Amino acid sequence: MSSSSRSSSVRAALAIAFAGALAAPAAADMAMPPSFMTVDAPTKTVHFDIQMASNGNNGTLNFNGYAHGGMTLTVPLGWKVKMKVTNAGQGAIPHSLEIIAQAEAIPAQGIEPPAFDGAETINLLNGLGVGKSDEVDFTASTAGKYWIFCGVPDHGIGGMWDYLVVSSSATAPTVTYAKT
Ligand SMILES: [Cu+2]
Repeated sequence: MSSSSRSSSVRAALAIAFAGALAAPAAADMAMPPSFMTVDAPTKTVHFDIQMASNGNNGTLNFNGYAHGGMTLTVPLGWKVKMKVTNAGQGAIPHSLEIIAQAEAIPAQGIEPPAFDGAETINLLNGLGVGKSDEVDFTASTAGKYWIFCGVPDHGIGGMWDYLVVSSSATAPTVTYAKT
């Protein structure tokens, strides 16, 4: 590509971005809802499709590709959370999911009980095998910041954790990502 055609395509991209900013100013500080989240506002229910080991990020120890707190699911206080949790199997090893209160350090493995009734997959320590799924349903009944973490020994310490925020001020669920 010549430098003149490159600079004209840069100008075109900037023009499109600028037009978008003018058309929807409110969108600038709102993340696009991800395809893995479905919101049912009338019943105050949010569904998340969580794929464990969905790609090679963090040596496959990730949820939807995110690890080390890179993804934050925020849910309004009192909403119902329904997660379909699947081991996408990129690392060909078992994984699990548990919601626990944030503490000083990530536990070495899953702990009982979870922060909310039902907020863990079956076989917390042994995990779900490749291709297996479980439903994790709970009510986000206490505001705070929680870890979404894998209870298979050493996976959490290895970075297989993200955040769940139960917010008394949020009016709708959102998903945000850490800046890298
Ligand atoms: Cu794991």
